[in-house]
Amino acid sequence: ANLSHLSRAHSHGDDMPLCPKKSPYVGGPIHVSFPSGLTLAEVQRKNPLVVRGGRYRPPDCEARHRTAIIIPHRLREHHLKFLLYYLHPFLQRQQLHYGIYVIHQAGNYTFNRAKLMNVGFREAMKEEEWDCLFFHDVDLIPEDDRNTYICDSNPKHAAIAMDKFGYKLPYKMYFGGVSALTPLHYLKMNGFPNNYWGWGGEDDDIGVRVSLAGMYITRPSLKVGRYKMIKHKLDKGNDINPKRFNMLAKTRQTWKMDGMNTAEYETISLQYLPLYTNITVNIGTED
Ligand code: UDH
Repeated sequence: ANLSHLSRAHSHGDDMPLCPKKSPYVGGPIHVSFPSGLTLAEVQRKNPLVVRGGRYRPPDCEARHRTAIIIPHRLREHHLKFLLYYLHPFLQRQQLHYGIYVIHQAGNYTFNRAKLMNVGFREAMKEEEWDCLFFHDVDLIPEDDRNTYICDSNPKHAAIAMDKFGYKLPYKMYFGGVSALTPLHYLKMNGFPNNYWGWGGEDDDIGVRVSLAGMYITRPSLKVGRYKMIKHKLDKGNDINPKRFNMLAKTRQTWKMDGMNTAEYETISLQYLPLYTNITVNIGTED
């Protein structure tokens, strides 16, 4: 692999001051709209300090936090473009050292969001010592600058107030959309399940794993944890998983046997694109 994106890291001398605890560039609510003619080239032009693979470090101070964004993906390029358009400047305003990883499921077999997250975790941690991972749906745009993309002492559910749920938490244990875990949190709960194929259930399984591993869910305030979802229909190849309730009832028995410790996949390609690292994987099929 070409590691030229890393060389810039080494050019950061020890003489740089630590970034302030509170970034001076962070504002408040963000007005989110979806400009029709937007292109990736335009997003690239607007983010000149982002380097190959979608990595960034603040130019004038040493970041306090290293955050990897992990995005499960298939056939949502139009959503990805808008997410990158908003996320890059948002993360830069927070003065983070960050990288964006898109984990693309190859083929057209049923989608598996949670397994793609396991792939993202392993692949991202191979490259840099990220201290926080944001597991991020491609269609959710944060609407407030104060929603800081750093980890807490416990797993954090960030997408607490989505427009599609009336900017409220739909139910107490909800853990979907956007969540943030440290590598330690992730390994403690054995990552995410690999066996939820199709839509639904995996996010609740993940929420249950948090408590089975002896942790709890933290959240930003309803005012800050706001997200706009880009409207869409259920995708082809992501039918509702009819087994999800039966599987959820067994998480207590299964979480140690299925997760990060059993995630098998084959990396098809690893590309350091200008705005993100794309990892295309074959994650197999249901057994
Ligand atoms: N995803 C893809 N491609 C797919 C399926 C899912 O990229 O084909 C990813 C994407 O990051 C997405 C995430 O998985 O944000 C979650 O999938 P989803 O958007 O289908 O789930 P969500 O619950 O949306 O956000 C459901 C909307 C379906 C409306 C149907 C009304 N009953």
